[in-house]
Amino acid sequence: MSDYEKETSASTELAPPKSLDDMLPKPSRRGFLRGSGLTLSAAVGAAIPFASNLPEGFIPVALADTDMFDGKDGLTVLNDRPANAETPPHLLNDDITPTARHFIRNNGNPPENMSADGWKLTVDGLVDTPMELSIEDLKSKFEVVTQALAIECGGNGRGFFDPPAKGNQWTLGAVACSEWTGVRFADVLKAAGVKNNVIYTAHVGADTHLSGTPGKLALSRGVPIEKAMDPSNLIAFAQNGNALHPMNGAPLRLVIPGWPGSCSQKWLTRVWLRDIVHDGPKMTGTAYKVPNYPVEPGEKVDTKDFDIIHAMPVKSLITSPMTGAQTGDSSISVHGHAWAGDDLVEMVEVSIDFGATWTKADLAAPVNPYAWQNFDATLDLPEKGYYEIWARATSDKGVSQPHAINWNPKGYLNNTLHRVAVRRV
Ligand SMILES: Nc1nc2c(c(=O)[nH]1)N[C@H]1C(S)=C(S)[C@@H](COP(=O)(O)O)O[C@H]1N2
Ligand SMILES: [Mo]
Repeated sequence: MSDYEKETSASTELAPPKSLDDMLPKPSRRGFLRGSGLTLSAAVGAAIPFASNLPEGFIPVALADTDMFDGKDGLTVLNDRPANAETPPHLLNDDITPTARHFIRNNGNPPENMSADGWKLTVDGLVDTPMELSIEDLKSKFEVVTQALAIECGGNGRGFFDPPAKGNQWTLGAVACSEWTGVRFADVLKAAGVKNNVIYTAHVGADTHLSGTPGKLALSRGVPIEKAMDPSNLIAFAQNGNALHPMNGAPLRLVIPGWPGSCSQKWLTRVWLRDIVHDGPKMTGTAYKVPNYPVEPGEKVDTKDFDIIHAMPVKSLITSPMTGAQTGDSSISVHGHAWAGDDLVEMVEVSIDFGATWTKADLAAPVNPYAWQNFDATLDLPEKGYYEIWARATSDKGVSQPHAINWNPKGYLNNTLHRVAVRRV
């Protein structure tokens, strides 16, 4: 057993749902549905001729956990238990991602209680002064700041892996750049007094493991203390000027931009400072890790040869035009965003001729560190026909996006160039 498991008596095994009933949404979460067939019809939007045969406690599959996606707009649902949904690129066209279009990535069951009243954040472990802070305490004791911060899931792009990698088949849209309001993670850590022997943080949230086993966590990750101390990291209680969306971690979450989204613990209840690399669920084995040497697609890699992912790689996304667009014009305007983990994007180039020639896009500086950078370009479409717009970002370290996937067994860090199909008619 790892130290983590000893401390929490939690196991990291992922148990499959026990029965069909177990896979259906829990009636308690949608109490209004318990009741007459008429209420069910209203919810389904149609008469239910066999309503009287529906076993007690069963909910029509058509309604499966749709409440999780309330307040979200146009997301592609990959899974509803746990809830996972990504945003089609053309719906990410805004420079600041509206909450309705911020993707959802859950590893377990969201907490039942997401009320800000009475929410407590514990900061403990190797600190001088362990603290228990309410959201009001955070607001009154620390400077409140607002920043646009990009979050990308480590598995974004996994759906393009060949041979495939297990896990959510994200395509392009497990990325967003909302405006987050909160206090600096570093300020809170400094107030607690980080002891000299601390090397890693450990983050705990109030969501529960899919198995429903009490005390068992779905995900608990951490970062090296040097990364934790970056002044851009926030303990956030607001997203785009409002309370956090329930599926984006209400009422309190970490935002650790530049690194895999999994470092940004949602429903945050505890930050624990440790003198070993944190070994919570999804920190061990091969989770959020890549081989530390180049591998062939499909190659088997020994678990000991995997390293924990740190910064995310340089990447760009074309958000306008949307793929499949048609135009009667002889030129087309291109808009998108680019980001580069802990680095800056120095250049974005676009191509209309399958990469034979490249044109430099106008690239804006980030509105603040770790916001994605917007780019614009205009490309000529010399005659009628099919074209592809390609985009390629280069970081200030001189690293560019590759054409081919840097394949790895778990399907992480796909930053190949984005291609959008357009037709001049
Ligand atoms: N408590 C908790 N925090 C979590 C997760 C989770 O399952 N539970 N998923 C992580 C992962 S893998 C990602 S990519 C981001 C996604 O944030 P979002 O759902 O707000 O887009 O949340 C991270 N924080
Ligand atoms: Mo993720």
